[in-house]
Amino acid sequence: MKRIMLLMLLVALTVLSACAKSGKETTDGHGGHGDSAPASSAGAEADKTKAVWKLSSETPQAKSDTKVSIAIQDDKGAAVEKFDISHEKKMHLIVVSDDLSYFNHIHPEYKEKGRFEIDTQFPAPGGYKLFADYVPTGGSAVTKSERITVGGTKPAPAPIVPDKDLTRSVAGKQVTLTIDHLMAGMQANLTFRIVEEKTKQPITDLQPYLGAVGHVVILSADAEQYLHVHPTEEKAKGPDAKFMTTFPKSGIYKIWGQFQHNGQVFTVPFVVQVP
Ligand SMILES: [Cu+2]
Repeated sequence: MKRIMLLMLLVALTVLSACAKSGKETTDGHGGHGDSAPASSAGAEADKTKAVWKLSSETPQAKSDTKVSIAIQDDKGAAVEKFDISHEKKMHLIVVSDDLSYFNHIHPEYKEKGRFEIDTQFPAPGGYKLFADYVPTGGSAVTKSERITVGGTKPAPAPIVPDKDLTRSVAGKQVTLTIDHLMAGMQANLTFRIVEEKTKQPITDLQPYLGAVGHVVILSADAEQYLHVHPTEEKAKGPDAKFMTTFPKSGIYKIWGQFQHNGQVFTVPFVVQVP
């Protein structure tokens, strides 16, 4: 028995070291926000846009309407006015609290002269990070971020602790996340299996959310790495929803999966430690 365990350990170590080696070779050098977009974006113009962020109040207050305005400009300060529709929208805005306990995915409306706007509320005082995703026509996908502070006494941060068990119940569903290859710099396939919480009956009639089986956002614990995640079977209906990404470096990451069933969108968070 001991000998078998030892043998298994040896095999595991060999596989691990092989992965670490090929990991180095396949690291594609995408830095910054950790964009792991495939080669399809190659050949498109390098991003020259900038986002000018403005809030309706210098110090927004918790639980009160705040208008977020995001003006997209080129490198000469002129308005960028043409955007491709990506996942059914011209812009996706992700809002997270510093401790990643709060997550919101909203869609600012295009106004004019490169300006997007949305009214939103922040749930509590403290720091937040906002990520705007857009595709300027003729360019590739861009993510711009901004840190803001909501006034007042901020609550104690919730610790970001890796989940021991990647099964979680939300909105009457039970969602299990499996990741085939959790390692920095490697392609990782994420599978969310969605069943009814009570009956464990697999759900096979997921509705498209933003034009695909689901939408997944991944952030490093410090919110410095914003990962782009791509569904591998956009038209899937469940119980499995599959996605692909690359974790740029080791550390703790929070993953939010968003799916739609019976007209209701639900968000399921997981925290993983990437070796
Ligand atoms: Cu969106």
